[in-house]
Amino acid sequence: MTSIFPWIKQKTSTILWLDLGDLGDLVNPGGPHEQWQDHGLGLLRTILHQNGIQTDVASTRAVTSWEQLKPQLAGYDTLIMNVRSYTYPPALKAAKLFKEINPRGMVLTGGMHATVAPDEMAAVAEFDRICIGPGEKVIVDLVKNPGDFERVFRAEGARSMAEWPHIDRTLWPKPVGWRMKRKWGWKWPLEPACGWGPGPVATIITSRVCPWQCVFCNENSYIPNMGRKPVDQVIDELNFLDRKYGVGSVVIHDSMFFQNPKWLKEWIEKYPRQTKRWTYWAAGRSDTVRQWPDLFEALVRETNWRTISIGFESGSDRILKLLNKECTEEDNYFTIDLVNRLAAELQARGEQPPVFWSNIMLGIPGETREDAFKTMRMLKHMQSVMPSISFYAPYPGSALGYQLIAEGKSLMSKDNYHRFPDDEKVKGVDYGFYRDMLAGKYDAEINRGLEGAARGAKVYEGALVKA
Ligand code: B12
Ligand code: SF4
Repeated sequence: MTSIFPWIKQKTSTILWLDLGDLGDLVNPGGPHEQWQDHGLGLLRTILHQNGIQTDVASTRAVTSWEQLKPQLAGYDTLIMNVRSYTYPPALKAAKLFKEINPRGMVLTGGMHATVAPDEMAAVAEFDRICIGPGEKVIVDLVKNPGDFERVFRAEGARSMAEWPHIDRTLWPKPVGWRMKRKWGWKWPLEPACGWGPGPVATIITSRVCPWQCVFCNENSYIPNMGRKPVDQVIDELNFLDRKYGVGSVVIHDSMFFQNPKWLKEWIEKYPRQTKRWTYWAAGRSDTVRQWPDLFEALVRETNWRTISIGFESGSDRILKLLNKECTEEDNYFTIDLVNRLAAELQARGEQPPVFWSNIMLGIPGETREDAFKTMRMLKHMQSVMPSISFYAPYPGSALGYQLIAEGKSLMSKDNYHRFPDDEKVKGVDYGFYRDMLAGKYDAEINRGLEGAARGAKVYEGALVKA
């Protein structure tokens, strides 16, 4: 019999994995990006199930209030969560609620926030185990025998992603309600389209490590080196998903797809021949595009790389240096010109042109108005672009984040790590100026020095993203 409360599901285990995100994101989401599924949850639950440990799943995104979540937490011995800095507030709240309902229950945590801010989590009694680092090698033992582990412990990951099993995507949480599924075109367990390519979308990860050291990110200080997933495995997984569910397009969620030329050459060789050559979204950097333009062009032309995410971040050398981005204004313009040219050529041949997903940061401490205008000019130079603009956010884990937190300048706290687009994140930054600029108040200054079509381009209105 179906429950009159659809959010209350049948229990199949005493272990619950709680997927984290804003309340309601799988019920009535503000946009498509809130609906992406969590590969950490998918991978670790797959490993648990393959080792005979059944778990149930609930999601803070699949309810619209904490009251609704409460009955879903009842009666479990163990709660597991993948905690990122931007999901720390719901993780904290869920841990407290779980303990209230199940005082003898265990809360097991890991994930990026546990890795970069373990002390903050250790100060909260409700977190019983806090894993620093990758969990694939420890998750089974941890869930079986949590008592064998220190409260805060370090784990080592696989040497290569080749060791990771394919995720069983049916272990991901489901979107709630037919209206929501129809509106977004969900074909669970694949994901809905978000404007980057047709649905159903298959998200995959081929590499975990980015070797650069941008001060607002520097993932390689906390994500250990790990071999890339072999091309053959990536292709097998995509073909399997296509046979089973029908793939419309692909999103390669790697922080840095455009690295490791040997791997990329094999991708160019095999992806077009051994798959349906779906269009895909993937990320690169402008300095390496300039270093390997032929490789980049071949990827666009032959493998159908159609949404090209570049972390441009800024159009000003001064700021790029401050961010230790190791890319210059010249690198950025080289990449923009190359994509503009490729797009025009492909369009003229009647083929789908590539488009930029352009990551831009504003409100970087030390940024002047002229720096920001240069960034806006750079954005306007892109002929086909989906701008992804955010106010710089000082996340723990990054060098600049730690520095600003230590100096007491961060406005992000455990209650509001997860910020909304126009939230203020750093003391002393003139957010009013940025809001005015995005509303067009400084267009005359920005347009100065721009020619032709670029002058009129209005690419940044409403482009602020959650960060
Ligand atoms: C894909 C991705 C996204 C996607 C999809 C997110 C999603 N739903 O999963 C999108 C594009 C939407 C996204 C958005 C954002 N992201 Co993001 N994203 C990533 C990325 C590149 C990969 C994540 C991933 O799937 N990794 C692979 C899985 C397997 O790893 P994992 O989840 O960490 O799990 C492993 C371990 O952490 C551990 N583990 C996890 N859980 C548990 C539990 C237990 C019990 C144990 C023992 C272990 C364990 O074991 C797992 C296997 O090794 C990472 C960087 C990276 N390379 O990981 C950034 C990253 C997670 N994102 C980050 C940020 C900041 C954001 C944004 C705020 C960026 C922005 N400015 O907009 C937004 C926020 C979105 C939102 N509001 O919801 C930061 C988080 C920093 C932090 N301190 O937490 C990262 C680390 C990137 C960075 N360096 O800035 N992101
Ligand atoms: S911002 Fe991009 S290039 Fe820089 S360290 Fe992070 S993932 Fe690498």
